[in-house]
Formats: sequence, C-alpha cells, structure tokens
Amino acid sequence: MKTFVLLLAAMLVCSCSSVRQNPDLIADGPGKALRLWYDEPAPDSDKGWVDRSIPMGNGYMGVNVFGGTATERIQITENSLYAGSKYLNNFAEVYIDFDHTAAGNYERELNLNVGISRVKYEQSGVEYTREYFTSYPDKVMVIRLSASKAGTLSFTLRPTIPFLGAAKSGSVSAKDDTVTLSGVMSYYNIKFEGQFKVIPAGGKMKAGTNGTITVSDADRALILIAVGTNYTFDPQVFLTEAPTEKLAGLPDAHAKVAGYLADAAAKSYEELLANHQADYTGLYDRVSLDLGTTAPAIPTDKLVDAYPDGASSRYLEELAFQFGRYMLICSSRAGTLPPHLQGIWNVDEKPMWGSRYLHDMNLEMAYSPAFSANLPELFESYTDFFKAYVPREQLYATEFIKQYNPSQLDPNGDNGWCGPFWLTPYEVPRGGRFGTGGWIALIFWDYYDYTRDKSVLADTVYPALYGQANFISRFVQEIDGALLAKPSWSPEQKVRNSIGTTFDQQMFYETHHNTLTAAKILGRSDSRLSIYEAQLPRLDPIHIGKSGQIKEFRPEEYYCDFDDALDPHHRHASMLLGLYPGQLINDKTPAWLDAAKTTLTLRTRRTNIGWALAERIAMWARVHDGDEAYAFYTTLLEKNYLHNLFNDHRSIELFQADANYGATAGVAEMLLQSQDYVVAPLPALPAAWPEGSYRGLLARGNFEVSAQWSNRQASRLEVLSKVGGTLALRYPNVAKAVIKTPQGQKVDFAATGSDQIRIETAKGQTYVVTDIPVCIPVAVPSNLKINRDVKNQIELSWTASPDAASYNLYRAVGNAPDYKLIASDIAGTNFVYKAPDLEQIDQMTLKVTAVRADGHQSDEGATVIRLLP
Ligand code: FUC
Repeated sequence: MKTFVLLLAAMLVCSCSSVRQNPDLIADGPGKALRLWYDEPAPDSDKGWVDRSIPMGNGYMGVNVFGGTATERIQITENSLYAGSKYLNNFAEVYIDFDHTAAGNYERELNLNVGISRVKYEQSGVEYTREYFTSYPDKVMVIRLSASKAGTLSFTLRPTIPFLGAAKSGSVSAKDDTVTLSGVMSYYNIKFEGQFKVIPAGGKMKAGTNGTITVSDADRALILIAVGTNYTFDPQVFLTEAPTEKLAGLPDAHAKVAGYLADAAAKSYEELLANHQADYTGLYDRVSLDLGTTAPAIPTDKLVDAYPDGASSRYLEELAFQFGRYMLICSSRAGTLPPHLQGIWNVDEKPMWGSRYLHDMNLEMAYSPAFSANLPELFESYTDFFKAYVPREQLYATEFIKQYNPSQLDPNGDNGWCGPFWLTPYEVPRGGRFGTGGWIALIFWDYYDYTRDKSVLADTVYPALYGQANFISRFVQEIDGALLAKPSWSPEQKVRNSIGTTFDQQMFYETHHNTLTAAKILGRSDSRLSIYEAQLPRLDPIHIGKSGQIKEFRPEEYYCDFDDALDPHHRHASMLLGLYPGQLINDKTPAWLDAAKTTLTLRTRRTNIGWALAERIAMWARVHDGDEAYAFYTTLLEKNYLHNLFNDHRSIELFQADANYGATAGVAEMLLQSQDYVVAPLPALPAAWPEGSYRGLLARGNFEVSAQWSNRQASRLEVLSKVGGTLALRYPNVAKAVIKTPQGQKVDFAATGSDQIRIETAKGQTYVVTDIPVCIPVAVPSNLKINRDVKNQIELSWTASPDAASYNLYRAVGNAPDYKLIASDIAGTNFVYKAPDLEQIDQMTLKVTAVRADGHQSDEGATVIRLLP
C-alpha cells in the first residue's frame, strides 16, 4: 500500500517537474488518474469473468482478477495452449482462500496510469491490501499481499488446472515454497507448466500434499507466477503436418518457466515494481487525452450504466480510449504471441471462434491503434509470428498460382506469400481470401511510415511488402483491360467467386503502391519491381455506382442491387478499406471521398456488432464528420461495453477484444490524421468535445503531435519531429498563426494557401503553433437537384447556403477521383449547365459549393449523380 502511494506521489512529482521545465507546453504524461474501480468483487461465475473481472497481461500471460475476499480467483490464459486444432484453452484457475467473509470498506481498482490492480478492504479491524501487476521485463505476475497489523495475514494458495480430460492431462503439486502445475495437451503434444512461488514475511508456511501452500500469521507475502509451454516461433510448427510432431524437439517449458521464476525471485518487490513501471509507463505515458473531466465519485460499473447521459460520461470516453491502449500493451509484446479475437484473455474450454487470428478484420483491428496511439513497437509481436507462418503461406501462394494463373508461375517457386483467412499458433489453413495479404501488408507499411526506421524497413517491412506484391502480380488476370483478382471475395458477404471485388483490388493497389515507395527509399530496383510498376495503374480499385456509392462488387449498379444475397446493412464495409485504414481515398481524391461518405450513409447505423461500430468511428473521421464518428463511439460504449469495459461482440456477453482496440484507433483518427503525407490535427472534432487537449499521438513521418482546443478551435498545436524531415501541417488558417520553437525562436515555413504549411524540421525539435486565427467554416449548400436534362443541357437547382456570396459548380466524370471546375461566381441557386460532351458521358457527379464574400469556399458541397437520360 505504502509503495503504491509512494509510486503515485513519484508520478505526480515527475509529471509536475516536466511541466515546470517547459511551462508553455501542453502537460506531459497521462496527467489525471484514469482507473476502473468497483466497490465489490466480481462474481465468481462466467458472467463475472466477462463483465466484471479485471484484465491484466504481459504478453506471456493474460490474467483476469476477480478480487474476492473469502476466496480470490485469478484466471490465467496462455496463448499457445490449444485443445484440438481450433480451440485455445484456459490455462489455470488460481484460488487464494482467505476466508474473509465479513469484509467491509471494500474497493478494487485497475489503475491505467501505472498498470497495477489493487484490492483493499477491512476485516476484523485489519486493512488488507493486494497489489497485482504483470511484468513484461520480468515475465511474471507479481501479487503482493499486505495487512495493516503484523501477523494477521493467513491464506491458502490453490492453483488448479481447468478442463482436465481426454484432451488435457496434468497435475498440481507443492514443494517448499512453490506450487508447480504441469501437464500435456494431447492434440499437439503441448507441454505446459506454471509455477507459483510464495515468499512470506513472518508467520509460517507449509506445502500441502494436494498442491497447495498455506501461509499463517504472516505480516505480508509475495506470490510470483510464471507460465509457459514448449511453443516457439518456428516455421517448423506451421510446416509440419502431423499435429503431435509440430513441437517435436523444441525445448520444454520447465527450464524456461523455472528460470523466469528464479530470476524474478532474486529481485526485491521494489525492483520488480520499478522494472514494470519503467516498461509500462514508457509505453502508456506517451499519450494523454483530456476532455475537460475530473475523476468521478461513482464506481466504473455505475459510470457505464449511466452512459451516455451521466455527469461523467466524457470521463468514460477518455477511459475507454486509454483502456484500448492498455489492452494492447497487455496483449502484444515482442517475443510473445499476438492478440487474438479475445486479445490475451479467455476463460473457456472452447471459446467462440477458437480465439483464432481472423484476418478479414479482427486481427487488423487489434493493431489499428498501434501506430496512431504511439505504441509502434508492440507490432513486433506480430512480425515475429508472421516470420514463423509465412513459409507455409509461400507454399500456398505457389499452389494458388498453379491453380488460378499457371502461366505466371515462377519456375523456382518464388511466388511470394498468400494472405491467411484465419490461423492459430499452429495452423494456417489454405485461405483463398486474397485481399487479406494486402491488408496485412498495409500494417507493415504503416509500421515503417509512422516510425521511419530504415532498418525496420529493410529487414522486416520491405520483404513482407515485396513478397505480397509478388503474389499479387502473378495472381491478377487481365479482364476487360484491367488486372483483376479471380476468384475474388468481399469479407463475409454471401456472394462468392466474384471477380475483382473492391476489397481485393484496393488491397492489391495499396500493396503495389507501398512496395514501390519502399523500393525507392531503399534504392532497390529489379525486373519484378518493374512489373509492379506497370501493373499499378491497371488495378482499377475504385468504381462509383449509380447511387454515388463506392461499389463493393463490379456488377453492382445501384447500391447493393445486383444480388439478393447482399446485405445492405452488412457489418463489414470492405469497399471502404481504401478510406481507412488505407490511404487510397484521401483529401486529394475529393470525388472518391464524397462517394465514400455516400457509402457510409447507405451502410446505415443498423449494426450491433462492436468492431463494426468501432470501424465506423474511424471511417466517419476520415470523411471529416466528427459528429457522426462520435455517434458511433457513443453507441459502442452504450450498447457494447461491459462493466469492466470489455467489448461485447453483439450484446450477448460474448467478449471480443477487437472493438476495444478499434475504438481507441477511431478516437485517434478523430483527433489526428496523417494520410497522404499531410499531418492534420483535429480533423473530426465533435460538438460534444468543445474543450480539451491531447498529447503525444503519432503521425506518419514520426511526428508526435499534441493539441489544445476550446470552442472546437485549436488554441495550440505542438509537433515534435522525432526523426527530422518535411512536415506538411494542415489546419484552418495555420499559415496565419505564430509558429515558434519552445525557446521562442521563429520558425521558417512555406505556405500553400492559408490552411497548409511546410516546415523542414530538425530531429528532436518541437514546433509550437499558437494564435491561430479562427476560421469560421462556410455553410454548405444542400439538396442539389437536376430539374431538367435535355440535349447537352442540365438544369440544376439547390438550397442556398446562408453564407454564400456565390457558388461554384464542379463535375467528376465516371470513376474520376477529382472534380473539375465547371463554373464559378454563380449568383442565385440555379444554373443551366451546357456542354457539348454531355451526351457522351454515362455517369458523372455534379457538386455545388458555396463561396463567401471573403473568398472562402465551403469544405464540402451538395452532390448529385447525373446518369445519361
Ligand atoms: C468475422 C466477423 C464477425 C466476427 C468473427 C470473429 O467473421 O465478421 O463479426 O467478428 O470474425
């Protein structure tokens, strides 16, 4: 307890001192205490696990703590423990019997600032305290049990193996100060072991014959927990067919687990805590978000129940944002398996979808906040895993090229790698969902683009991109003048065996594009790269339909019209992946951006799936609609977040971690974007967040960005250039702002109009933007209509913008990404557009914008699709 208080005090001193050093800068660190807390334990049941237990983790293990007083329950997950071919299994149920049946003044918490959970209560006049943390550097869970009165701490530690049976054998034994739990999962011959060491101060300790350790009348005690299996990242695991041979020859878990425990036991509690703190806060503290709230007096379950209208609802929004970062820190650490559908938490014998790695959305969403929310090194967990499974995917790539496009087969078997649909730590089935490889390649590219680490690019990113581009370049077939995927699919739609779906084509396009950019940076050239270059313009990724939508399937005309099996409200919005997380649809492709917005509107709000709500936050943010993005965040928190903030996949208390990660990523997109090499702070701020600040979000180019705003207008922006390079910064009127270093030196910049500047940055330098003149947006005209369409003449009318002195008319023909200006200075709200080519154009988008007397144009316009009559 004392250490805990000291620790918090140390943190406060630390954050105050950094503020003092730079009095002008937006406050460092997480600033305020963000914690989940409750005034009673989680019920000891499945419902208690999913809804109220506190999740912890260090990559090596996921842990759910219940906080009981008569008996504490600590449930442990180890991500390589597979029962059968498809199901992750619960590793251990650990009980600590205290027999405290009359506890009062109870409180338990998870403090996100420090990554520590705590239980505190009084029983028979003694205050009992427990602290829990899961340490990545020391690879153990540490539990410290304290009592306010010497000699009053007594308990029995009782680890157990759940779901023993045909698939799982094992036993628990205790000797001296250590309980060992070990056994075998028969299907893959997985040998597992857990060790639990008890270090009491004072009192007596006794090992029981039934695998328990009892401590009586101690002053305090430590429990250290290490777990493991003989699983190792090794291509052999995926290449070997026979399940029981996959782990053959790999070292046993015993020595490893015993080593973790011995190393940890050689350190003091203070040392273990300091290691954990340095590691955890080194990641967590990089980002803070303040929506102007203070910590509420009500416990977190009540906070969740009161949302969205509770007095502290904004606090829950901050908490949920940081909770996604916390969960990624717990579940994705270098050298350990990446987060699966349930992250690193599972209580079941057979969890839903086997806790697998699904690659048509879920896995990608797990990594969605890694870069923008400034945790890039957490992606190393996946890159290690990828290197182990990719040799298997290379074999599939060759099989698929042989099957679908044999003329392109490389005689030496170098056909790149094919994207998985789903996999487990042991199996990559033959997938045949081709766009998923490009989706993975997109994350690899962002890993470089956000960090600009050239050795990462050369060693990890480029080989992954190049191999995926290699596969794509051989797989695509020339059809109607384009290079298309055949067969092709759009995630989870019931229409199968299509050709050139937007999902596949967009992912292919992004891969080729990024591979070529990477090759240029590294100075690489070869004949295969020349092929990618020639193919790129023929990948034809975007088609605009007659509803003004981005088509999902090529035969589609009006939105979702071509096959009754299509669900117009489908949770997947795969035709928009080029908008988010891709960059194909961006501010330099305004016609596509408008089509993306139309598509998002047509996809409607009618989904109750957590991850789909989370994805829509980011997608709406990318089309700059902060209020709509926020509406999805609100719905997610209100309908899907359980009392422990676990995301409930679809309102049946089925936990899936994807939306927890995705919500964080979505909020980050509302606060900062950086696609197409332009850093844009506050691009989609909702009316619900009029005041606030954030610190430390990451933009592509490795710029750390902080912002402060009031009345939804930035009062201060800061950009720390971590690796130097050109910074393109966009914010309304930024070119008219004061831009200085924190030391007060004026900064040179070049302006493009009033809203964008360019600074040649120096590595390590911070750039501070203040005194940004308010730019009041020009109200958008609406309701653009075609009243008459006769030979080469279109009569248009629209509803006025109150701000307009005049209007501009634009057109985008067919699938064009951009608009061309047709007429400017239009007075009034109707116009007759005459042009000699109108009878030759099957489809175009017309758009009217408002221009104010000061020359400012509305950001958006009213659009209408004109089809040849
Ligand atoms: C994909 C999604 C589902 C679910 C499943 C685990 O199939 O479409 O909604 O998340 O993965």
